[in-house]
Amino acid sequence: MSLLPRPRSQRSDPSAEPFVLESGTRVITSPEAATPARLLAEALRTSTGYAIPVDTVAADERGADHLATGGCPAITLSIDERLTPTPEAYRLTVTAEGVDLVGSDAAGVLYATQTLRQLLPPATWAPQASAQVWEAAAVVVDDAPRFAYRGVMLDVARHFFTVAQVQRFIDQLASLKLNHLHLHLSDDQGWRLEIAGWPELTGIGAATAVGGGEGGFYTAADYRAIVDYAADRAITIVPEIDVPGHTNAALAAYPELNADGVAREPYTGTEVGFSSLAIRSETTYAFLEDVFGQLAALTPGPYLHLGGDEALATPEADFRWFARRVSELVAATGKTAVAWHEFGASGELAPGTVGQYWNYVAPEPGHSEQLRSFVRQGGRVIMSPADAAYLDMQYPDDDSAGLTWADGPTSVERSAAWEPTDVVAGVGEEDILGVEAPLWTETVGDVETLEFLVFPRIASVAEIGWSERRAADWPDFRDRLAEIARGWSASGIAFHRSPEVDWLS
Ligand code: TNX
Repeated sequence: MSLLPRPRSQRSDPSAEPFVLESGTRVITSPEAATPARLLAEALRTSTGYAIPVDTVAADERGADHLATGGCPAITLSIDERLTPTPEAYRLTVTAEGVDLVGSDAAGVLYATQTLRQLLPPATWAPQASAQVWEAAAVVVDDAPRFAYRGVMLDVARHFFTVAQVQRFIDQLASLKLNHLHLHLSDDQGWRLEIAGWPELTGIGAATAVGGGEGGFYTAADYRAIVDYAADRAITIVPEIDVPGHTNAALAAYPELNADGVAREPYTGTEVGFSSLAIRSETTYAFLEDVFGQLAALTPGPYLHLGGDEALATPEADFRWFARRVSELVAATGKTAVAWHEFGASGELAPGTVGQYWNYVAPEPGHSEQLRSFVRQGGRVIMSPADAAYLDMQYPDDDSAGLTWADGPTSVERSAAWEPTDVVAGVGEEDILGVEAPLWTETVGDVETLEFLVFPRIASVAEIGWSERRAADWPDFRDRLAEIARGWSASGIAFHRSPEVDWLS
């Protein structure tokens, strides 16, 4: 019985009879768990071809007879707020008489459904029905996450991905109990979100992509569709508008955002560090107030990411001044600002600003200090060490996609072998909000390449973010990875068949 991420506890009696899902199996849910119940039923209908009706029944009206409606074992879902230890906790009980999923909240119930699907045959992940014995071994799983923030970043600026493509990605994240999707919405090569009153951001700024592709952007309604789809799957969208560097697309759209008042040429290359907003111009702040104000209004989640990385074209003193001003501007929207760790160069950030670390597992000089600066200023941090967590690094055995700058190539084993509290001295468990694996897309122009770079290494960040700290056990992780990848095959994910793992299908 292979689960990934590894749960806190998993107890089974090998002599117990398994649960078998049959054509008459029903889903019975309390009203609060209706969304995960609907998603589970939809997935099971698709893969089994059975009707899988959903009955919504308040918990106190539910008699024991529901467990075996018409002699057929049922799947029941409910919320019990007393379930400990944290938000997002669940208990999954599988017996021959039925399956019971209890969450401390709707997210916990959703994670219980993901665990159940890992216990069923891999074909449970398929986009079409097949004939199988839909059996799950009897077990009790008690589970809860280690970190509150378990994320992946998708760079839709270097190459654009459509709403449907992002939604497919969200389903994949949810299957691994990841709960944040950071969308990198602007960079030198493209601006990807419509902002009222600034039509050329998308008119000019969205028309480019790396290598000269056609670009694209999300309307406010598109963005909402992503946010809502994610919310049903317990995923919070963290939108990023990267400033003051990585801004050529905006600087090409509006000449007044440039220090010299001259619009830049659109850019489709892959250099970094050459662009900067005009730091000492009030026009810049009128623009940023509009952008972050609209972004806050569109975003139900608590975070707005303002980038801040690699601002090599911004003088240092200006950069520090800008960091204070823009972090305050974002905080004034009511959201918590998140910034790449360079913003820690300022000691006057809006209190509580979250820092995201991208330097190495063994930090180069200066970077640790910048990260600790966030903690000193009352903020927490997200760990994304580039040499382990970056999903856009090449694999050792394949150079068809990805970069190598972060001590790459990066093996699956290395992606799984790091420990968040061991990276930056003085930044411990309590300071760490969680972990995130970014996918930058300079070399990623289609979904096939995306899935090739993301899978299997996304499983590493899921395990590090969810599972309790334990001495690294690569053989155990590798074997569970091979098991769950059978579900990836069934669902049609083009994962990289790294020679580090003995794949089973
Ligand atoms: C660095 S590390 C970047 C991105 C690039 C990426 C490529 C960081 C915060 N920024 O601009 O796309 O490397 O791996």
